[in-house]
Amino acid sequence: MKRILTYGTFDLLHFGHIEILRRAKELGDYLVVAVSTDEFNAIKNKKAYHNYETRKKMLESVRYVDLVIPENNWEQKRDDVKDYKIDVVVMGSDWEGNENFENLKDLCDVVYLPRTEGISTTKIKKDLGLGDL
Ligand code: C2G
Repeated sequence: MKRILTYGTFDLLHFGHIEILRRAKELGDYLVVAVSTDEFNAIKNKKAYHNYETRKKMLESVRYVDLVIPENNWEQKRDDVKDYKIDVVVMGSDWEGNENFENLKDLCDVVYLPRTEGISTTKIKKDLGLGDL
């Protein structure tokens, strides 16, 4: 049973999110998604349209996702990998080389997958004239 872990805000769930979840699941058998809490989003300077509970429920309805846990801070990743017996941490390529993930390489594999071009939560908001909602 190969166990995969990924992190994100996953606001206004879109095709780019689905594509990273699909490809992450393809690397193993069980996918854990750590979704940023509203408090952690504030630390990341991100304001999500949907609150944590909604973003969690939406992710739980995605066929590739087996478990959704909260991402409360930057520091929890090593414990997450140990607690959930993770074999591979997967992130989109915008995170490539980031210390938060490079630091996990003594515990598990870390894989960066190409971002899905042409879609992002920011672009959706902009295109819909939602400004900084
Ligand atoms: N993503 C993607 N293609 C897109 C948009 C997003 O592959 N067009 C990926 C990102 O690279 C990330 C995941 O989808 O791996 C979630 O993206 P966000 O919700 O924007 O998450 P982020 O703010 O990058 O949070 O501790 C890590 C952070 O919580 C990651």
